[in-house]
Amino acid sequence: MLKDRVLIKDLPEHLEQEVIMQGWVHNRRDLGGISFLILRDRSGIVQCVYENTDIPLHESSVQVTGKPVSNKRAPGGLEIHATKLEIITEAKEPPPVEISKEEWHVNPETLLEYRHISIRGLEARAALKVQAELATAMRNYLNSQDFTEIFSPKIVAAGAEGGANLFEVDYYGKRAYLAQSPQLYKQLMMAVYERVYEIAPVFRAEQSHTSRHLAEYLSLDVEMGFIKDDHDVMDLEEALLKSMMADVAKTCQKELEIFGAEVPNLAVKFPRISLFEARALIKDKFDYETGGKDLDPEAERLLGKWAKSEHDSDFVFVTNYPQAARPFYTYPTEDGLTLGLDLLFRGQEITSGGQRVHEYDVLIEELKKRKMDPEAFAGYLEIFKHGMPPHGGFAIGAERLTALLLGISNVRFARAFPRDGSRLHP
Ligand code: AMO
Repeated sequence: MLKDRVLIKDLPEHLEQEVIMQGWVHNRRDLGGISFLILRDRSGIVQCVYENTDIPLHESSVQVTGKPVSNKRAPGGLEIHATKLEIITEAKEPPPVEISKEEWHVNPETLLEYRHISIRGLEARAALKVQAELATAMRNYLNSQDFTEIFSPKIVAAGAEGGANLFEVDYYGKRAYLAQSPQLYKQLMMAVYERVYEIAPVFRAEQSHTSRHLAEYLSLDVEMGFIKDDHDVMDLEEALLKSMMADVAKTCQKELEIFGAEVPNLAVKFPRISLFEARALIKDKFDYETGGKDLDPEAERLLGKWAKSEHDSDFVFVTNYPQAARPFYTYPTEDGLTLGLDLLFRGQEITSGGQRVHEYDVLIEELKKRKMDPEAFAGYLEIFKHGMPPHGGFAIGAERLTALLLGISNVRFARAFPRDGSRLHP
């Protein structure tokens, strides 16, 4: 590593002094005798001005020697009067997508097709940086609350969530599946550590091709034991998200700026409203009627609008979903409802969770109600014979969280290499 290499973000400390930088040719322009090289390193970009110099192809990696000088008209308020250009690795051909172009000018399908290259663009890398920081912030907060990180298997014998969206795997001649969720394992590990979390990909063979569904996504999972009720779960998630947002506001200022994104108001309490009340409110305030077991996307949007205008909150918990809308492990209440909940962020679901069933007999009942075979869950059911305390938790879809925070309209751009019904490359 070059000892005296200066990063672009540190240039203001070296005004008028000769510096050496390394990075990539993000962009180049030749104005007859004067050439402009936009250099990109891990910390940012800077304009370098050369006289009579050929700048190599876009994405070549190079070393620049020169002096940073103030220039109000240059992006970032300074530019490099460059004297030397050394090629580290020359690009063999121009990139298949113009990654320095403002990314929204390139067809999104093209960006995804060449994601292995377009991911070097400033927006793409900012989005994934924010996601990485969200994950770090989650670890920091939960570790501070005495949670333990777990790593559960992703090849499993049965689906945790039910439904038809399982990927089958040939497992030494037997049928296995890719995990839809670490649900059963995080409950099981709750009985080891009381408080656990996992940050890992999960797999859903979704048939719907929408801007919010992926076949593989990053699930931020949490489970906590010895709770009083579903409000303990909501208290935890609210505190966690506020801490994550506050951290990202500090560590990702530049990235948030790229998207013109604002961190949500963290001073207000997230409103909590039952699904039943939410439906009535949406009908009453917006004259919109939602059928079905769940809120449809338009109802979610309207409820988000209500939370923002009435409570100045970007988040709203929707509680007490009916049993028919929730998986067997959700704690049932007498009225055909459950202690299952969702969290909406800016009008879109980012979380499901709630209190779980912790009694063996109730669990058998719940499986039967859903015409599921208790035999298929025998291993899982056994732990409920061994003193499971009341517990609950939730899972946040990391791509949805990131996309909604940054105003990205398609979750595919909040994942490095998205997988969906029609994409397995790159
Ligand atoms: P659920 O299936 O609702 O709950 O998933 C939880 C959250 O994961 C995200 N999500 C997705 N993101 C992208 N693409 C998908 N195909 C996709 N499916 C889900 C959403 C959703 O809110 N075991 C429960 C969680 C729990 O109860 O703890 C579960 O997996 O943001």
